Amino acid sequence: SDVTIKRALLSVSDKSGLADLGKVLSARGVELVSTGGTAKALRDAGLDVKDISELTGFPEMMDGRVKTLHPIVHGGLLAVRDNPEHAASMVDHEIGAIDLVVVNLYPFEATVARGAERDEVIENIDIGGPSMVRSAAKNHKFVTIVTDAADYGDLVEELESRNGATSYDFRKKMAAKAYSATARYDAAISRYFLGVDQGQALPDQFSLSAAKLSELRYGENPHQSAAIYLPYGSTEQGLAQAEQVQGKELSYNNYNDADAALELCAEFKGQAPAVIIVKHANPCGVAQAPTLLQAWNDALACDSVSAFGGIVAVNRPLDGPTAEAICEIFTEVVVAPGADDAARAAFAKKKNLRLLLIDDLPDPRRTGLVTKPITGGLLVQSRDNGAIERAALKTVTKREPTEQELQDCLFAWTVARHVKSNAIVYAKDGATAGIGAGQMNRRDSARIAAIKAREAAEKYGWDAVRTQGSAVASDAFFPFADGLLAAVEAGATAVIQPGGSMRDDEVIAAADEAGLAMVFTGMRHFRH
Ligand code: 93A
Repeated sequence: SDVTIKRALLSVSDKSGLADLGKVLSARGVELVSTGGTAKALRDAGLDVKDISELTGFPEMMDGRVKTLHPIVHGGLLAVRDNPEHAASMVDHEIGAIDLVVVNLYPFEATVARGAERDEVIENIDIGGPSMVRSAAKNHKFVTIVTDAADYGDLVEELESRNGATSYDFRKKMAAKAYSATARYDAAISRYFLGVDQGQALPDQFSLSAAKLSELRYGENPHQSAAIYLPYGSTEQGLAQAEQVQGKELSYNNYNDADAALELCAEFKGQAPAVIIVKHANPCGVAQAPTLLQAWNDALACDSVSAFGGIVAVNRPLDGPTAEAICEIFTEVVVAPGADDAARAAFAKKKNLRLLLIDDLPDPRRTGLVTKPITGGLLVQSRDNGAIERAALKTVTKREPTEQELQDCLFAWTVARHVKSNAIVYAKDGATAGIGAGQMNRRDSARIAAIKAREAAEKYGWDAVRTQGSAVASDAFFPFADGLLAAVEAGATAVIQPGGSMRDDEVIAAADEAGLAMVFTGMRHFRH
């Protein structure tokens, strides 16, 4: 409910807008109480102000370190006004209620930024200010807290529209702002002590939101420093908590690639055996088969050149024969929800191979936020956890996909969402036949994927290239027919894509002409 402002405590380092605010308050009959410099500025503007020392009965002392840190001040801020015991304490100790606090803090960051000496920086750690801010904000049911000169206008508007009072909503909103201001302030002090602002290599920059698990040897490149952190309060299970059974220390790129492999692998949670091989954060072979060994062989066949030095994830505990097969090529990391004794024994012969065991695959549909730093800021978005049901697919061509084509479409679609855009994925019989990733146009991705499929056929001596009779998935719509025609050329007979292009008609006509079946998902999966 509304609380009328009768007494205000003003203590500000940034004195801009102060005199005008003081005048408005004074004109409304609000009693003004202030600390030294603030009181002087208000008096200079011709206003009547009470010194804080008069209120507390104590002088401002110790170079101002102790000005407002007094029960008269904090009692006046924290008392629960409708609590009879609190009210009695106020009477007993002659504590008067303070209804409004206008405080902004010693300019700590600006002092650091101008390269001040340590002693001066320390003196600019405000203690009394944040204390009042926090007391007032805690008691926002009764007290209004304003910590930013930019909010004086809103305060004045509030007082004018409510006859000298503030609403609960306003006080709560300002209290929220106040706590984020003191949190940022403390974070800046912490960073200063940790030496972050001195540009040292990887200090606990994130120590306020996450605990450092370990320093990594280096980042994406040897001249970059890196570490892995665990966000406080995170209950999410995943790669960060994986048990490393053997092998060299994980590198930054190992984590990054293993995470990409694990995320895609999670799509096959609880399904038939699946194997994912990742290189440079893109899958280069994915397959599902009745046995894990067969899935491994099928995944490897997609692009065995890229699979060299790859990162492998599997959706079920590893068995001996699969582990033996994986060990036949150079593999950097294997992630699995368990491994039997035979598998462990096979890997043990490859000292460097990192074997990571996780309790369970993560839920691919979980919610959450993903962040990406940009120059001077941070992009934040919700996870791409969207999924389409089979029933939601819309056939747009004259021909309906066969059951086999539909299954291949869905498999290709699942993989494509984990491939960097522009992504084109050919799949046949539960295995990727060609993957085109990260190109700046979709047609090139389609062509690259087809080239890989042809090379696989040559290498393995297959009669037919596996894109013949395959399904092709595109992570976003085909803007022109050319990308689709590249898929036709590669022998694809079914297409899955979001649809929604201005030229859908053109693309559908090209598909019809080639006798293809095409389904629209209505959902796009860019990934950059
Ligand atoms: O040195 S302090 O931490 N000790 C205090 O008791 C105290 N009370 C208010 N700094 C304190 N302040 C800060 O003084 C306020 O946060 C504000 O930034 C500044 C205003 O001082 P003045 O009115 O003398 O210019």
